[in-house]
Amino acid sequence: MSELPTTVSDTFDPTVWRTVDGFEDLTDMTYHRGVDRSGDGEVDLPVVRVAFDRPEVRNAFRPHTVDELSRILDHARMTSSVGTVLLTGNGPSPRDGGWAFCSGGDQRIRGRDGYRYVADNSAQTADSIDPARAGRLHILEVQRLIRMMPKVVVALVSGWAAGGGHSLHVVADLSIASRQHARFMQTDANVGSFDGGYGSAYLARQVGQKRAREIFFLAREYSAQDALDWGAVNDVVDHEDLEAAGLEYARIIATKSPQAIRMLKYAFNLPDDGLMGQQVFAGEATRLAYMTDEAVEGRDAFLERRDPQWDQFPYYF
Ligand code: S0N
Repeated sequence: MSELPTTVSDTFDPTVWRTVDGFEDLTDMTYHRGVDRSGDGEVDLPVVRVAFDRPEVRNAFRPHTVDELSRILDHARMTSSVGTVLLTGNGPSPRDGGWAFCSGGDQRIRGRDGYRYVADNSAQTADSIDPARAGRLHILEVQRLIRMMPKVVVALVSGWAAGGGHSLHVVADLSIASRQHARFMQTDANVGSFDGGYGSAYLARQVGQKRAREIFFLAREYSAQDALDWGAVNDVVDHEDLEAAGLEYARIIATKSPQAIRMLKYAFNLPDDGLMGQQVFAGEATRLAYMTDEAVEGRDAFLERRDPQWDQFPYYF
């Protein structure tokens, strides 16, 4: 049995998680694999916990945070025994006790000249940051990774979801909000930023055009209950139950066919993702087709240098 991991958040239960090998160097994120320790041994569960770990700045992401998040999500995507990804924010802030899911891009390191403002930040300083990378909007690559990965991504909104953090909750497949601490505000227009993709257009699909425009144009704070009433989150639970609720979602998802979940996710995505959505959905269909006798006949005929015998396969089922 592995050692219990260090507690990374007040909502974190170390008895149900283990650290993931190869990710000991993380500074801005934490990454854990779900485990069942109730029996003699320790059994991996098909769920991972991915958390922003900068509570002192409301879990704002700097370029390095996004690099770590990409690396973790790609690992989760490639781990075939993982079906659910819980994305959350560690807390509370040691400075004032405030909770955050994610407050979006770190405004001290954004775009033109932004790297000047991080001189007091030991892990990523004005000297160490590459200005070209500071200007990258690679959080959008993370959004696409969440959107495209053949797993269910659940945002556990443990506190503030603001700006680009709001958009991450929007792009997640499902969201559960802390009754006491979740707060939502789309601050992009306050700071000269605009998520013109999933963060806005897909939000409008969820809550309707008028409400989505209100959320962006007025940048008003709204509560977990408002989010539930508007169809922007799936559940509101007491703060102390947030991670257990996420694990319960993961447990239920694990009782479903992985193939069905994958095809359904891509089917839900398709109308909003245009040809890219069609490509992803069709790619899965092609993969399934490769398992049929008909596709095997095409492959074998080529390899055996003969004409394929298509007449054994029906035009209509
Ligand atoms: C979240 C808010 C509402 C919380 O308010 P509260 O509870 O009063 O806390 P504060 O005292 O304001 O904050 C506590 C400390 O944390 C620092 N801090 C908070 N958020 C950030 C942040 N985003 N960047 C840097 N620091 C942050 C505060 O400064 C404070 O520290 P001290 O005490 O030292 O000052 C409130 O904090 C708030 O409104 N935060 C800013 C939210 C915001 O505007 N975020 C950016 C919005 N834009 C994006 O995220 C765009 C990024 C993005 O995803 C994107 C998408 C598409 C295309 C491009 C991009 C891109 O990367 O730019």
